[in-house]
Amino acid sequence: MIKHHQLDDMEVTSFHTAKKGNWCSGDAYYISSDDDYVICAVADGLGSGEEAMEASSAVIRCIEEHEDESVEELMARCNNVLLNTRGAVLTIIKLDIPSKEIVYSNIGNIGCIFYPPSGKLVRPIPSRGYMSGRRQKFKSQRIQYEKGTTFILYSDGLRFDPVFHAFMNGMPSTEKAMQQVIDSMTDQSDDTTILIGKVAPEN
Ligand SMILES: [Mn+2]
Repeated sequence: MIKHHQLDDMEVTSFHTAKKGNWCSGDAYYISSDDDYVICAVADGLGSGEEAMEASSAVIRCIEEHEDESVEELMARCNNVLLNTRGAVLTIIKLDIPSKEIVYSNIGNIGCIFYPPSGKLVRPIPSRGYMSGRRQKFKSQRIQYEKGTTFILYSDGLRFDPVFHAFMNGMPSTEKAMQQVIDSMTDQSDDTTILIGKVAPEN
């Protein structure tokens, strides 16, 4: 299912689908904003079906309840709520509007690429592993953004094709780019979540 999210400082189009034959998806995502931030997250529960959904939805609920906190704090909280679940992989990105920075933190296989309009793409380095409540440290990265910066955030149900770079650079809209990505997807055998965003499209 495709949805468009128009926020004050960003537009985001999401695509979310379950593995063929499953009634539920083990992926979950979150998009929200306030005066000085925009937050986006994608979680993929380990395994598939209901247990995977339980883990990823616990993470998203946790982010929803504490979205005003820092990305570092959110990662630690999400880890805690996953105790006694199958575990999940997670990426959170938060636009800090006053400082014009994107704060990125990740554990596990969720892809993320930023495309600044005036430069080369930025692919933050993902961390191996997953969250399941055991004590661990989460790294975060800060990336300067500018008006028109676009990004794609996706679970491992999407096999990234280099042709997507062309859709992401100079896109007319996030909806158009999403349509192009979906039209070129060949394999739909896993739960898939894709977020395509563009910063401050109205300014
Ligand atoms: Mn997956």
